Amino acid sequence: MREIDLRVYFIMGSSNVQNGDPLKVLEQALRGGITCFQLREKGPDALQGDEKLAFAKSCQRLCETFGVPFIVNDDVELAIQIDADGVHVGQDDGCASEVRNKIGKQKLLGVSVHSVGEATAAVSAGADYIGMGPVFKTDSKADAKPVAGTTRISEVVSLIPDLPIVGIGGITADNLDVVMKSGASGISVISAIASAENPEIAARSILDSVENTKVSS
Ligand code: TZP
Ligand code: MG
Repeated sequence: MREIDLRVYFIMGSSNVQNGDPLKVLEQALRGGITCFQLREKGPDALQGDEKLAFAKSCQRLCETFGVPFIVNDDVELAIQIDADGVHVGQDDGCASEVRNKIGKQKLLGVSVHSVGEATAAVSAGADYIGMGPVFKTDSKADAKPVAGTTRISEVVSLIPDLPIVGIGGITADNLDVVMKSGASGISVISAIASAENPEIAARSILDSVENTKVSS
């Protein structure tokens, strides 16, 4: 497994930013200290074709400037084309081991899972980390599964202690402590940064909360 700093994993697509420029939001989030970024270009207003390619390259350039890994959600071909740092796939996005074969050993592979069984399968397929949620209620994913809390995260941590896990779904600076205390390596957010009045301050306060939780645990 490759090393990856999942402490503050920001996920964004262009339609997650209602007011303003998504690239500005990403730049501010990077200034605030996000440790990983995933481009998740989804939904009816998602960019397509050349526009998506250009947006992805701009996000990638920004991430490179700040030395932060740039991960592409779902679109394996795009990730290979622009030489992204990794790919993240869900359970409905095809076979994770086929994705691993396509991207080779150097790129990061993340897989969304909802059970111990799916976590074990993700590891066998070559996942470097898994995402688990939704921990809390989320408005950012139309087809989100029921709220899962942190019980399953703890289960996976005790069964596969070396597997990096990131919690996702409705997480903010104010509620992330329970996620970190369940044994997650970090937390993943869309709206807590993308919808923040000041994404830089939001990212910094999430990073501070993660660090404080670790120190006091
Ligand atoms: N997968 C499970 S919940 C979710 C995804 C992509 C959305 C998380 O967004 P938010 O705004 O941080 O709740
Ligand atoms: Mg998916």
